[in-house]
Amino acid sequence: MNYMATNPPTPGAPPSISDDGSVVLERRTQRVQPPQMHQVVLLNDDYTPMEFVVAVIQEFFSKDRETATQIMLKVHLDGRGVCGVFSKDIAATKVDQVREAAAKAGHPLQCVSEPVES
Ligand code: TYC
Repeated sequence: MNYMATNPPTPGAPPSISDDGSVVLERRTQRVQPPQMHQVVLLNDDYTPMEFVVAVIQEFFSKDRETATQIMLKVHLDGRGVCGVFSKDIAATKVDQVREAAAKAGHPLQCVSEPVES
């Protein structure tokens, strides 16, 4: 059986006969939205070594060294930079991983996640 609406909704339209012969009382388009994505943002500080930031970006965001260096320099110059965009749960995990690595190494590196503007 075909469950997909084949026509755009026509509010108030009379019942119609579907392709398979069944009576369609009301057609509705699917209104499911894609999940809200979240970006993981690194924040600048005056103390975390650049090399450590590059290593973190490589390890937790799967960037090559050159890309990781570019992101680190953007954060250094602009105050913040996006390392990646993920579902909410994955973004939260990335933030935890970065914070834990920074704390373990004794660096004040800050990392946050925020909804992507749509
Ligand atoms: N500003 C730091 C320094 O000069 C480097 C740095 C870059 C720190 C990015 C944090 O997210 C950061 N050592």
